[in-house]
Amino acid sequence: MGNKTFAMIKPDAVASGKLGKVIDATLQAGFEIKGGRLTLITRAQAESFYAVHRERPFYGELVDFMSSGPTFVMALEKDNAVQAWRDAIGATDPADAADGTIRKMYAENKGRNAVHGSDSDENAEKEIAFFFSEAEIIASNL
Ligand code: 3AN
Repeated sequence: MGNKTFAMIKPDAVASGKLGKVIDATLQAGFEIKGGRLTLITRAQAESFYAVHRERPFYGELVDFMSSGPTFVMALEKDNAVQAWRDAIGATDPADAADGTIRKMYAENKGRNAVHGSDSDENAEKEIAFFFSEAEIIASNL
């Protein structure tokens, strides 16, 4: 199991002033932020990032939403990071998310759900590389 995952604080959470609260919850949950940047994701980037969902009915809405305003992208480190971050954020739909999870506390609905987390070590590596160069990631021993 890898020790890194890729996370995003999505446009809904940034626009509603929850960026600081979500970063605080991330640190409180024991993650180290090894890379981070506020970025306005382009439509082309959103289409490519979510290409696996291309055939799903919500794809257009998802691409529109993810390019609608600034997103804070992060490379996070913790033991078993992928699962640990998915546990910290909770279910995709905040209505199903457990108490105390980031989506339960800060997400609006299944589409505008405040945060993203990679679903496998393989995707974590790809997603970190999608947004960060190697030089932008702080080494694990620092
Ligand atoms: P997760 O982000 O929990 O891994 P996925 O991979 O099923 O969830 O979905 C990717 C993203 O697509 C979600 N984060 C959410 O923003 C969006 N999404 C998923 N299902 C829906 C839906 N029914 N309606 C609108 N957006 C959705």
